[in-house]
Amino acid sequence: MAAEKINIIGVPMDLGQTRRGVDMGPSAIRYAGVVERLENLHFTIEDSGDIKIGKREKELEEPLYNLKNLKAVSEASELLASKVDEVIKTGAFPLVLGGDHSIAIGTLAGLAKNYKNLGVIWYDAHGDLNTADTSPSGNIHGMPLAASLGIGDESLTGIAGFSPKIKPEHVVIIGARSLDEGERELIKEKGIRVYTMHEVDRLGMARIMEETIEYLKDRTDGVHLSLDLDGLDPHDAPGVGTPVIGGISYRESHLAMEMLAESEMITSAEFVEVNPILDERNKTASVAVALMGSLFGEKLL
Ligand code: B3U
Ligand code: MN
Ligand code: MN
Repeated sequence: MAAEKINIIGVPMDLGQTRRGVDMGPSAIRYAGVVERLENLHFTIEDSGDIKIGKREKELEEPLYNLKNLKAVSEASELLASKVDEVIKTGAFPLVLGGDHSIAIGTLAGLAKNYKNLGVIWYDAHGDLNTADTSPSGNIHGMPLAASLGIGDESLTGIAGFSPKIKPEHVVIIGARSLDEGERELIKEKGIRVYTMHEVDRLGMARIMEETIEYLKDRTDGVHLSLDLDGLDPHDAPGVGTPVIGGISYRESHLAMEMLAESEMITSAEFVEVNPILDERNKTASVAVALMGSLFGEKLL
């Protein structure tokens, strides 16, 4: 890791989806010992506290648009984008704790102000490539990757005043196993690189990470890891709002993080969708912290 300082930004966002409790994700991750874990690796940690989140909209019987809590999500995204931008300018590594995955819209907006060719590793059971037109739920946490590519409603794509934030050829999705029809079409149309669980089973995580690192190495000037805990199998990460069976294992995930650490390529990261209310004794937050340990260079020997 190039940076010696890590700045932690909590985003207690639960408005990108409808289950309660994911707003407590940042607390759960802090409680699981993130600061101590990274200090042990000799990083200087600054905790910026939490971004302010607005209020949930009343459920309309007939919603006017298929974008729940749009105003509050886009306002929080602007705040987060400014914060991430500010942290990068201090030379620290931004480590964002969610919150639901809609927060990636703000994270990527802040990052993209600083990187012309930002690479993104999207570790997730889902594609998060929906728009209001394709989303089966109206939940914005299913849309952040599309919004960052400049696809969807202007109030999401235009955060920080520019669009797009990233290019399709700089994105790698790993762990996908629940894709909606519109997402599949977009993946094909844009030629986005996706390693579904089929490839995880067939190639193994070591080869996937080798290929991912090789693919992003020369074409990007920074790489963001956006890790949705539901990318992992629910057996290993039960505390998530939309678990999907047949996911990436704890061990494969550690290997992925260790290989990213070795590559020295990751310049920012976010860990999202930890929901302590749905969890078993803070297991999912603890898994998130353990994976952060590997990402920041912890070794077994
Ligand atoms: N693709 C579905 C479900 C979903 C997306 N992200 C999560 N769930 N966590 C949707 O609602 O867009
Ligand atoms: Mn996600
Ligand atoms: Mn997901």
